[in-house]
Amino acid sequence: MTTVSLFRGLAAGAALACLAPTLPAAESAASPSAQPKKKSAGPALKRIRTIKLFMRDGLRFEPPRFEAKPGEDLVLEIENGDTTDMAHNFLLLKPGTREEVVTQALALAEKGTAQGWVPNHPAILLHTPLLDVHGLATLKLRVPEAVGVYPYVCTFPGHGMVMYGAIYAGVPLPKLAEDPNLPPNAAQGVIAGRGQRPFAQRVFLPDASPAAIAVALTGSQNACWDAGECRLRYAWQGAFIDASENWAGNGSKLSALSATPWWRAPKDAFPLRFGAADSPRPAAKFLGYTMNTDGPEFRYRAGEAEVREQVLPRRGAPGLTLRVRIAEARGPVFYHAPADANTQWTSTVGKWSGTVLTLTPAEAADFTLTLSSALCTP
Ligand SMILES: [Cu+2]
Repeated sequence: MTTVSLFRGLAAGAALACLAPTLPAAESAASPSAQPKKKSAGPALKRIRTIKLFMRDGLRFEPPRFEAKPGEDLVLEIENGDTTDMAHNFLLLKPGTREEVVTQALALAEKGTAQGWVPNHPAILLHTPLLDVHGLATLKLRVPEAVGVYPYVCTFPGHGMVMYGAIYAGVPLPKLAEDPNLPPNAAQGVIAGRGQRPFAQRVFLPDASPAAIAVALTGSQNACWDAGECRLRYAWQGAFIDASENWAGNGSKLSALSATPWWRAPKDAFPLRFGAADSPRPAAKFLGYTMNTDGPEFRYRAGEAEVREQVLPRRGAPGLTLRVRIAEARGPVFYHAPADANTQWTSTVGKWSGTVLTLTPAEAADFTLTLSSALCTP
């Protein structure tokens, strides 16, 4: 194991990142990772808490959150412990700025690599460079005096929408499962196994937004679910992706598909409509995903509805299935499922009219679409 040790606290540019010459004694008995500082030269024994943070498989920070006192001095030891060869960074931000900073990081595009995907943004209090697997960074942090929930996030393209956590500075922790400042996988604790289906991987995929998620289902099917557009983009069968260039470099290269997709969604065709089949396309916002036993479940907001969409293998028959759950739809829901010559859609409930499926709110609460094609095998 090679370890790169970086001491970046003072270089991070923010006053908050620096330890003042005289440190207040920090009470730290609450944390198991609390470590007394070695003997100090001063008359009083100074104690600085060390918080160990890991980047884990499945785009997670561990721990996903911790408490700190406003003004407290901390040492953050951040290690990339991801076994899937993914690079990550760590940015600590001012409250409420995560999405803005993530968006700006994505907008760096070709310049992102050189900057370690860290944009120039005044909300960034502290950050590490991009850490390769086993990479380690140690940061000094003086927790801001302003009480608040300070998000931390990895801004590697696509990661920022699911890979984040928070420091609770003077704010009590809510229940883990109900924490609005954490991604859903924080409470679930599922780790995507390397090479073991099913799993999902954030990579740059062809013909998708930079926030694409490559999904490997149990069996031989693979799919591209686009978190930027909140919809399934295409499916292919066989080996997963060749991301060797992606892993070897800094992740800015496109990954190659192992086979030609047997199905592709039309461009700019968001499938869901509410109220009427031809109503305007609802605004979609990705909320995160969790890995379940059979496949990933994506969560997003479409207009006023919250949608959960699970991509699943189709057992014993060619194709794949989408289990869609739309909570509390206020009126009829329409799913546009444009087929091509080789593709067929079926649904467990609802009424088809051509390629449009009409669902009552009750039916929309839980329905399963099957997508099959003459171009794939069971
Ligand atoms: Cu990351």
